[in-house]
Amino acid sequence: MDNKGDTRCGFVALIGAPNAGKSTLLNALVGSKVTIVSRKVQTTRALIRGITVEDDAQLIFVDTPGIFAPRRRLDRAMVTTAWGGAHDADLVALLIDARKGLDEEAEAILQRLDEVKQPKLLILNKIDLVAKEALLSLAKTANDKAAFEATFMISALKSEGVGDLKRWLAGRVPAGPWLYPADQMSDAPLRQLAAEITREKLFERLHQELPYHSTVETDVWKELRKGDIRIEQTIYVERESQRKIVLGKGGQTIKAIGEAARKDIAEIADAKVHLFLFVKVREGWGEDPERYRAMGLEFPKE
Ligand SMILES: Nc1nc2c(ncn2[C@@H]2O[C@H](COP(=O)(O)OP(=O)(O)OP(=O)(O)O)[C@@H](O)[C@H]2O)c(=O)[nH]1
Ligand SMILES: [Mg+2]
Repeated sequence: MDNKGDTRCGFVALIGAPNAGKSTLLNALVGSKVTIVSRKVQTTRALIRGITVEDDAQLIFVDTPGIFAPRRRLDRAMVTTAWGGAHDADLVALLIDARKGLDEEAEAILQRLDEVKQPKLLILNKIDLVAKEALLSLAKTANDKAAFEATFMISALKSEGVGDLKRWLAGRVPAGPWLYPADQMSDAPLRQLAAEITREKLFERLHQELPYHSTVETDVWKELRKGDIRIEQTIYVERESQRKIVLGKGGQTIKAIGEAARKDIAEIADAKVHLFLFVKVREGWGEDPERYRAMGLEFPKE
């Protein structure tokens, strides 16, 4: 490891409203898919770390669930987890979707940001969709409402401004030894990322509320001779009617989900993957502590 001498290392939490682009940014920062992304809100459910090295600094980014007004138990667990991620980091980056600007959700987060004592930075994301003048006025308004050390304007999707952000953070995180090997990009086991990838495909292919009523777990991860990997996963839904939709006519939907997931997992695992998906009805899995443990979430008492 080439981290002798004056190294730096720090945790940077990415927080923001659902859909602001936190996970897209994490993947862009790390240069690899370590967390899942979708057009739908509330995709990320737990804290996901992505690790990268810039100059002498190791930057450990923490992707968090979007912060919104929670209703269900799962929502509460996600939002509590997001704020917890912020409180445990060395630096906190607030992402705002520049096209949405300071809507109700962004305002609510800004109001609570005072409680976070760590140095904060503002990231206006999705600048590819917004005129420059609007960006400048948004930056000013947001800076009037909270104390940010710096403001960045980026497009996580197009990787614009991401290099500048990384270089600034490399100079800003505390001095200290690196916590991970230089080439490590994630601290999550592949079997967990594999479950997340399948969940991403559910988010892509299922409509309306259904993705929010489902969760995915990897039950079996077995390396076969020749280096192939056999993976068995369970998709939990809450009702038989939902199971039918996930399966689709003649099993079409589950087949498409499995095919898309298998491709992505094979790329990440760098091996041939045999993926077997099972869909199970587990009424009230959203109230089952075991499912929260599998997701890496604390089970909220109420
Ligand atoms: N045009 C544009 N779209 C973006 C940009 N960054 C992210 N997106 C899109 O915004 C959507 C949400 O992105 P995510 O990265 O999943 O957002 P998130 O903040 O992690 O969302 P949650 O996990 O639900 O909190 C996806 O469709 C992304 O492709 C950007 O810079 N420009
Ligand atoms: Mg996300």
